[in-house]
Amino acid sequence: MAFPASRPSPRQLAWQALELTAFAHFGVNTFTDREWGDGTEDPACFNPTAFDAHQWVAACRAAGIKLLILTAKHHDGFCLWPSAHTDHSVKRSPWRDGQGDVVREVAEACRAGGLKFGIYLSPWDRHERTYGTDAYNAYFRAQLTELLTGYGRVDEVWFDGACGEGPNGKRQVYDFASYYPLIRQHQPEAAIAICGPDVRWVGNEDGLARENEPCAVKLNGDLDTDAPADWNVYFALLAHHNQLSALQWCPGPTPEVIAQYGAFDRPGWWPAECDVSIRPGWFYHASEDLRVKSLPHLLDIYYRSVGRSCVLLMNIPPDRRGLFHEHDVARLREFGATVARTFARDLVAEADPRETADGVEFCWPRPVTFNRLLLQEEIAHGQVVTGYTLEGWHGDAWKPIVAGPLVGYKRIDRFADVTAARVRLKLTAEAGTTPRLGRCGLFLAPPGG
Ligand code: FUL
Repeated sequence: MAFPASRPSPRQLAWQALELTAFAHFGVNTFTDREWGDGTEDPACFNPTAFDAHQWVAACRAAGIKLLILTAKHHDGFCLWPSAHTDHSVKRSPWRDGQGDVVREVAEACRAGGLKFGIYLSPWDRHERTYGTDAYNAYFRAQLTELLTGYGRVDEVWFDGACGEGPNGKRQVYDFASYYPLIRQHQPEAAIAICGPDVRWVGNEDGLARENEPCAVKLNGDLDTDAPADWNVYFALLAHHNQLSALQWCPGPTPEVIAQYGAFDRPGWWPAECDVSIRPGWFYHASEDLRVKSLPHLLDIYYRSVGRSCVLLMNIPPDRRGLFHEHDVARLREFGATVARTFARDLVAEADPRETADGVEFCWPRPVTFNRLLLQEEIAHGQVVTGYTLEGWHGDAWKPIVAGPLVGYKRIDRFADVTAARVRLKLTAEAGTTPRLGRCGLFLAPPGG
């Protein structure tokens, strides 16, 4: 279903166009071999031997990645920058004699290498003594402000929804409504994900969108504005989504949620981000060096995230040297090269196009062979396509090749090789709207690509 009244904000449009983004989970867990630190880690354990953020950036670029998000602070509370508000940071690490700043080096390497930069700041903090009290929200805002004002441009701020107990056994009520204005004030271009108004979580950590993942959804409250009304609504929705099996699209909130928060009847633009790690864990573990996801697996993730109108956020965990491991680097390069090769030659650009009443027809002087259809709507005008069909002319009749219900920002379909000299694409759209196709492309992926 699409809701023509909803439109992306310029910031959402810019975020969507990134398509491929990266996470780097790095911190004390890298050195303790854990996924979640408990906050008692000695900062002295953080001591990368050959840290080089430029190597991360080069590896990302080879994969076609456009933005890199660093875990400035994970749940253990250890800060990768010398925060003025705690000593639990790189200040007390032997790395660079306590003078180092990972956030600065990564931000600068991104700028130098042409990547955008984002920050992950975990609201859950298992070290900070004030966690679980009002003072913690002030502490969190102060840290957020340091990151938003000290490191140049930030294009994404990633808030994890995890909310566990702090060192004194208390849980924190996160005052998100007071965090967001700081981001809008200091970094107005930054998209707030995934506990935030610009970007929603896809609902699993496998990097996979649902078969038909909309950007345009129905909301309640002011989720797509800068002044969210009631964030409990968001969390209720998220909790509801998470109860569903990972790939089942939630058609709407349950009657219980509606009874509590009212009808979800307002069109909104809230695209999904698909996060996944290139390895089983989010942090580096030497035991996973041989468990880097295969090229076919990464390509499948690509088609099921970017190819379904989402942004892919792929984690590559730096190792104890402070480098992306050679296996990960090699895989990123293969991945980037395969995607680039697949989409290098658009056969539609070589065709003679003809507009028809309900779509467009393409003819070639000689038959061409293809196995990928790429469609894009001009989403600045909303998401209005409700169906598309690609057919090939077989001398005496049109035969269907592929069809689907949604396009949105980008839809890529994979199918077995088809050879034809004439194809047509038919579109249907919401009543009263005209579909605006930004792009229609046909490609031949190499075997295994
Ligand atoms: C989760 C965290 O608990 C994981 O450690 C990781 O940061 C992942 C991206 O989000 O909620």
